[in-house]
Amino acid sequence: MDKLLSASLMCANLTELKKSVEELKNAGIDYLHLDIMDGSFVPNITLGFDLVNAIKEITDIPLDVHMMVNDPSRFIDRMKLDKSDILCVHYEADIHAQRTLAQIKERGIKAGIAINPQTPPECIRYLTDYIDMALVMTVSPGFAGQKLFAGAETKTCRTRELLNEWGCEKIPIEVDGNISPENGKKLSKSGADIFVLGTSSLFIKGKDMKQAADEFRAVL
Ligand code: S6P
Ligand code: MG
Repeated sequence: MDKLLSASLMCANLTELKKSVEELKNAGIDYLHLDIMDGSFVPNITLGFDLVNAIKEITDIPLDVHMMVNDPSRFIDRMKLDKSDILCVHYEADIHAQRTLAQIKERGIKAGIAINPQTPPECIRYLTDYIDMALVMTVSPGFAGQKLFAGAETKTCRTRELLNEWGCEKIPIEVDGNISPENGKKLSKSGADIFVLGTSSLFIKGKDMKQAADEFRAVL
């Protein structure tokens, strides 16, 4: 499977977002990762639906929307996404995750399921018919700038192993949280396909984003 890069926009300079999106396009970034938080499922509030829609209007880079909100089905229709985009909800935030994922797919959007560090990957078993991606959180969600959790490599390996065992070789694994070049290299070997790049690799003061993206790709 191709190795793809997803740039976490909450880590960009929010006063110059349009310029950053243009730079990310020039850097060949595959997805724009948008973190939506509700201050309840996670103890923070970041980007919102209006911003998702505004970004969608100014770029053709596919969006990778990561909803860290309770009962995400309430908000699916608030975003103008299409078949190139991924909308990802958390297993822990939705007791009816299957129905929510089916709803996302009915709307013609790619669906993703995200799991927190302590959530066993086996929980995805009966959702595989409804997902286009599995997001293995490599930090507890809520904030940028955290440290990779101790089980990240083992868990990524195990998730890949299980997906393959279930005949889902084509479902990519995304990893999110402290994806530095060093951690990206290890997680790539463990079976990760999509890498969310934030403060650990792409948004570094004084560093050109294209150079940072090229350096990251080189270690995969
Ligand atoms: C955090 C969020 C992430 C962060 C990303 C930041 O809960 O889901 O997408 O934006 O992890 O990257 P870094 O390199 O600062 O951890
Ligand atoms: Mg995220």
